[in-house]
Amino acid sequence: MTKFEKIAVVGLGYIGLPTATVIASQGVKVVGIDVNQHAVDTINQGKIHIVEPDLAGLVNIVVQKGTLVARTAAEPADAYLIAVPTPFKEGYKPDLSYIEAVAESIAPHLVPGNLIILESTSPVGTTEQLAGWLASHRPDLTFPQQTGENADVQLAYCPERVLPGHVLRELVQNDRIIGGMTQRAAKMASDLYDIFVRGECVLTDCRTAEMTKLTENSFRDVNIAFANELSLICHELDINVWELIRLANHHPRVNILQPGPGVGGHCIAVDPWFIVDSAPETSKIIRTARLVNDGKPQFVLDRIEEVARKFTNPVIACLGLAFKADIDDLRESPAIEITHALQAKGLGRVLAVEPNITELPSSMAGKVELVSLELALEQANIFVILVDHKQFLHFDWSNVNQNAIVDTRGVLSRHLGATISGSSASSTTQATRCIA
Ligand code: SAJ
Repeated sequence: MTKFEKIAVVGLGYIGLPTATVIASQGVKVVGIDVNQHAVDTINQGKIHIVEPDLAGLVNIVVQKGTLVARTAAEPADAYLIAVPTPFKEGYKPDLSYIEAVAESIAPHLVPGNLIILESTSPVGTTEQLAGWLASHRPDLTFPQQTGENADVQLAYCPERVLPGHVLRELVQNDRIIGGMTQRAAKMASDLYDIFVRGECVLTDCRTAEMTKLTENSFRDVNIAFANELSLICHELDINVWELIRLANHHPRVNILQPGPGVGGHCIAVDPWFIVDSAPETSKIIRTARLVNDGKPQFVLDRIEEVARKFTNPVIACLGLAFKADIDDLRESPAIEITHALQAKGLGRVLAVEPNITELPSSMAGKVELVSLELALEQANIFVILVDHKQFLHFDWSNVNQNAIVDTRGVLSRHLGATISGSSASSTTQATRCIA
């Protein structure tokens, strides 16, 4: 039986809403708090304002049962779980203003015995900073930086680590890293996650937990940068990078990731900068990886321009706008960046095929045409594969002019890899011609 009768989840976005819902599904009373009136109203109707498989059904159930309610103002609770955005501002400096605003909104409701957990991806030291803001609002209460284990209010940092598209499963199954400002805080937070986490809860201090999250995403960014740099080198040396990686990965201790048009999403392209900002002189590889990945869209644009020059009336179909395969999330998508830039260059008509959306983002409306794959195949003479959506992976590209395809995701090579499976060198040469 949990000691938490009521939990407040502050920030009802891609992480907060699924977390609030999963806790509520365990029969614990949850109040979700968000400044966005539309999000609050939608949730209270048992619906959702974001896209995540299976989430809508579960929200509907917990709202009907009355275990989840959404509010625009903070209210008293036993524990507060904070999942608000931490973007960066100019100069790649972390913007902690959303966390500061949460401190101000929950401070009046705090009572001795409360637990506050920060889940937002944050630079090292943010949990302590949050405790400082709370203490300044509530001089009548004690906080861990003042009285340690005996503090009235305890704080912990526990990063979310779920993969968009698999959030409900990963929320329950993933291991959690729980960093307490004190040991008592870590233990209290671990009790809270016991409500719904089936993975292991590993306890540490809050600074290490903050750095763990940044390290995980930087690890991925650096490894993607390695693959992206290989793709540039292979272009110079006329080698098919996907075949190269497939071969190198036969080594038992080599596992190279996939090159692409750049790194998108809300996390991997942002989090490494938090490390660079905290240790600018030392974070050499992490900074360089960011620059390599951010440079990839321009490389792709140059390849498209080379192909377009061969056509008198280029009609360019951009295949995929999402930041990765089989999702509808366009946030920080390199495919969007490339499609925008292509249109702005005025090389020719630009079509977009994105099977996971029904309308283009407003910035593209009237400039780019959203069409089906079939229509694009009829009307375009240049095809730029920007996302490896299943619709493009399963399509037979062999009847399309191979010299008019810019394949940034290795879709053609994956096809060939499956069909030649370790034989025919001539097929391999064919793949070399049509990659970015
Ligand atoms: N990408 C490549 N090549 C690859 C793998 C990915 O170019 O081999 C690109 C994708 O196309 C995409 C970007 O990287 O544009 C990021 O995609 P992703 O699937 O690697 O990661 P996200 O941003 O969806 O989620 C990551 C996850 N972190 C790690 O895998 C270490 C997730 O577990 C985190 O919870 C999430 O960031 C987050 O919220 O921080």
